[in-house]
Amino acid sequence: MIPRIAVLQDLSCIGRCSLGVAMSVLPAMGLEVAALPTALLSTHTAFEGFTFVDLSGELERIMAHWRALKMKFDAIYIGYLGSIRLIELAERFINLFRAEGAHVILDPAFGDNGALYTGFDGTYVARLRKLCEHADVILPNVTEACFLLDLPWEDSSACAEHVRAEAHRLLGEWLQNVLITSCRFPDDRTGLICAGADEFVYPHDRLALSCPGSGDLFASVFAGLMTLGRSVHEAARIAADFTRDCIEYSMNCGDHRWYGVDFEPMLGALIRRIGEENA
Ligand code: PXL
Repeated sequence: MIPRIAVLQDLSCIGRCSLGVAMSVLPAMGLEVAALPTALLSTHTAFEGFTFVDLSGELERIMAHWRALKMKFDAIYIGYLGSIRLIELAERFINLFRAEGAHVILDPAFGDNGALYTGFDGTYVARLRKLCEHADVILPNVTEACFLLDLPWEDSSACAEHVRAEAHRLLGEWLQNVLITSCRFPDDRTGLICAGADEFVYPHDRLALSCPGSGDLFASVFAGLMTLGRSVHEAARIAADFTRDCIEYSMNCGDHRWYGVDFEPMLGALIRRIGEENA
């Protein structure tokens, strides 16, 4: 049986993020995707003049239909939502559609580099913190982890260490792991810190390019691997290596400030790696 994963996040037509990335990566990894767009944007929000339509009304109708069909999902991956109402609906979605034993993977997706994305405020963060309690693993970058934990952000390894020491405060009955991305390490390295049931760090060299959407690429690959039964540690390692390789590839491909990571030519390598490790 092909595992079925529900993905709730925005569809941004330009900028290689969110649902656009998930719908390319997850089927390539052998998963069936039930895509639920939470909002429709002309581009992601770092572009000037983007359009935004909140689809929460339609989401309610879709959920009512799926409920009538008695749908359950083998995994649920939630990314960028965009409004408090959408956070509430995502919470309801988990309660209605989580199959027994299904992973719920949440990427809070509300900020980076010490700041919130356009359109978000403290109320949004506080509500999202409550949604985190319903996931079994969350994937904040270090900025989002600071906001969730009420810690000051700084682009330093000391800040990442502070977040690591405090991250257990987010854990609970459901939430087993806080996997923090974009952490600084000493000697100009960057990478992952996982706090919770699976404690580990995974540093790698720091690349000169920082692309929007790289967190979404990491999250999609990670969610796919978790759904396929990999451990948090294995899934994190493979997703981090793949994202790093795609960013390195993108460095030779022109202006990437807002257009996301050039991951498409790298999908074959990802599938081969997953296949080799299964062999
Ligand atoms: O990559 C995160 C993301 C997702 N969706 C939208 C965004 C962003 C980051 O800016 O604007 C709409």
